[in-house]
Amino acid sequence: MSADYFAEFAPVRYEGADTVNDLAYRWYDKDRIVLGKRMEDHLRFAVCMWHTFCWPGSDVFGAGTFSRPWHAGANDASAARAKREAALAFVEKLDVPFYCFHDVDVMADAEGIGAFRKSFAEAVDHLEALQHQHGRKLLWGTANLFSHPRYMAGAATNPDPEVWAWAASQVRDALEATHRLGGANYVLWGGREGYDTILNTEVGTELDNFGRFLSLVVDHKHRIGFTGTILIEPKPHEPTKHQYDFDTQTVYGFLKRFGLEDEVKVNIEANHATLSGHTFEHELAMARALGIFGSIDANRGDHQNGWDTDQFPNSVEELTLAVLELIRAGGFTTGGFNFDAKVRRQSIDAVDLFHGHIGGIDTIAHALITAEAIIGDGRLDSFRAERYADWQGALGRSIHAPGATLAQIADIAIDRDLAPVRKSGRQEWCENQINRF
Ligand code: XLS
Ligand code: CA
Ligand code: CA
Repeated sequence: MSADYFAEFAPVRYEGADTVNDLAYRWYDKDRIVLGKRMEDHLRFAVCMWHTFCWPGSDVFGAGTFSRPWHAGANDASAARAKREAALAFVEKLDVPFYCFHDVDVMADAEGIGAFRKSFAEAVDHLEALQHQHGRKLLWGTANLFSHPRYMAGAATNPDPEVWAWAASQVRDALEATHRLGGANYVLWGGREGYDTILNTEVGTELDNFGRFLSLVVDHKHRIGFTGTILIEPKPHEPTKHQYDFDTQTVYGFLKRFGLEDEVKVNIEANHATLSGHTFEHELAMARALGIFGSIDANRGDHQNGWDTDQFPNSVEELTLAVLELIRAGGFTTGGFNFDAKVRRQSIDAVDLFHGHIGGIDTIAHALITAEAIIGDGRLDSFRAERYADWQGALGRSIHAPGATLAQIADIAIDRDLAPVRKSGRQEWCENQINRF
């Protein structure tokens, strides 16, 4: 098995907007200072293992199309090793700082809990060496609690507590591995935490068990001294019809119920936001408003179909709105932009992986530069601030004064015979401010 799948590719470098080199960055200039910070530190890009190195290019109608060398036979120890080596080499060639994985992405297949743990432990030892060799870091780790048939009815929401306990074993190991590898975050995407029919489902029991799981994960994080962030990744449906972590506001309610709102943040995926009927920037703005913004899975859906296509982002305009929200949220602390995106099934060559990532990285870098210009211009932000300025005035302050009652405020309206003057929301003007840049 070839040890260096990407041997023919030179490291990808910034060459500026006028370059004709397809394998160079036009916008991502990692050392460029934008809004007082290096671009690399703003954007904290990560490559994901699952789409880029594990998925063979299969779909529901057909087999894999990619012919990566590590997919030639069984996913045994040597195939898994080759896959890990290719992944870290690729991340270094792209010259982005981070990668992300599920336990099963990085290890050889293993049935039985003992064999599973041993196989994962071997992978983690190797990853530690590879991170050092390639100078790359882990943005987040996670456990895959949805692919194995045991999880067909969920993991922490499974009717069978034995499945819950199996999931506990996987999450303990994946969390401890993330800690050991210096990971900045640990993600929980509720893969099959939801249901298909209410006829066979006790949602109350499932939510209690789900809350218990999350509470014990947070407890374990503190027991082992992991200082990274625990992230929940909302998604409204797929694979189950009703996923419990529907969107950011739903997740916040769940966290509040279990007293975890200061412990857990959200990992917002663009395509999951649109599947829930929101925009990407809505989910980011909501996470900021609720104080639970954590990290981002960058991708896009398809405007004409309703499933999770996980394409690379390619609209500077859409990403500008997202990056504006990111900046308003104060930027990333432990989070980053993870490319939870895959090349299309007909894009079978190694070079296609470069095209996908370079395009996504440049789109987001360009959006950051655009957002900087919009913020520098200041007119959009001033307009928004002005719209809410009266909340700093006397009436706004009395509404929020401790002890104020509904009746008192109602009496103010009556006594002063208030007749609010309508002011334009200027939506088209706002949209023009984005398009100007
Ligand atoms: C699937 C999710 C998944 C999470 C990690 O839709 O995006 O890939 O990011 O489990
Ligand atoms: Ca994701
Ligand atoms: Ca997705």
